Amino acid sequence: MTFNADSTGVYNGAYFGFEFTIEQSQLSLLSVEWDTTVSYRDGSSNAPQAIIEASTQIEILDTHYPNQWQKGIYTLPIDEEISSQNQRARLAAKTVIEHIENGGDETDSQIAKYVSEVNNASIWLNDTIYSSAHKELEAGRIVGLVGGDHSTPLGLIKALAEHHSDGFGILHIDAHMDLRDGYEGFHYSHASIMRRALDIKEVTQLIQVGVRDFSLGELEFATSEPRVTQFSDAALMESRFEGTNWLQQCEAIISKLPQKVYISFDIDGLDRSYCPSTGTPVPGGLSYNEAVYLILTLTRSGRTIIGFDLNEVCPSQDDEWDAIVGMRMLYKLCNATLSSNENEKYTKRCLLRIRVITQKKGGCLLN
Ligand SMILES: [Mn+2]
Repeated sequence: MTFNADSTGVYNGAYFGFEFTIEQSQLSLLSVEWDTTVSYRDGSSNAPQAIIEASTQIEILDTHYPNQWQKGIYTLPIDEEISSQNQRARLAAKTVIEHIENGGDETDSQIAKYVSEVNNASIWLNDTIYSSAHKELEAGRIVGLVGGDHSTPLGLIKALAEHHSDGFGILHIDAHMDLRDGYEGFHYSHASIMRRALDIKEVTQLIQVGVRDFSLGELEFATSEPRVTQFSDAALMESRFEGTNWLQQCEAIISKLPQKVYISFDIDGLDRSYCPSTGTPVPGGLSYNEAVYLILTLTRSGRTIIGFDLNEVCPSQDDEWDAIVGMRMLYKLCNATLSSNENEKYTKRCLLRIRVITQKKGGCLLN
């Protein structure tokens, strides 16, 4: 490969300017230009392109995971059909949202057809993402998804559930619980993604970090659902002010997760200074370094990241900051994921070696 990690970044249409072929890559990035169900401010459909453009700013060296990029990060071709379906469905969604904001109800007969148009478009998107993700997983690649709004990863989570029938946990970083059973009539809303994820039985744990804006119904659901554990922003801050440090908090969070972990990272889980244009901002939240350290604690624990999404990055016309932070977080997620899968291979190798030694000695310790 002729790629020079020390040279100036040149725009080539790929994340981080990498030139790996798909065959050379262990991880592929799936871009989803979709923000149909956004309630407040749209624009996250522009994130993949803006993050790719911001990629020329990065130094390839990641101090936490220095050599991981060499395993190959591939940019899957952006599916233009997603973008055009999104534009149509977004118009229908806006009609519904406007009707509700003017005192109407999503069940009113005159807007029912718009509600079902949005739901059908979401079903189409979920199927499309599922197919792409399934194909990648079958080929032995790990998938990272770049949204788009937070409704986008459901198809990927479904594909992972088929691939990992022994189950996995979700580490969910977000200002919101996203546990509504549909929102504004939309069954597959950004506000219901984790409720839909919990419809999947292979999702054995949902660990929510930084949540600070939620409804009573969501809180009641979370309390009654044994798979959900919350580390709310308020609880984290209170215990921090009373002397617990971030390492202790990260270890407590990670201890709730099983061996296999999917990360769903909503950028609004961070303090708004890192994502000033995001669709539904809330005061409070993690700093960039706290989020990075949480991911570092996860990989140091020996757990395996089986996939991830980064969503709700909302690029601004006048300021590259949202895209730059999103790009850096995406790169960290890529390298952490590649690194954690090395743990998995290493563990398997060690187990194999122990089994061989045990068999030579006539034992059957691990059979
Ligand atoms: Mn959110």
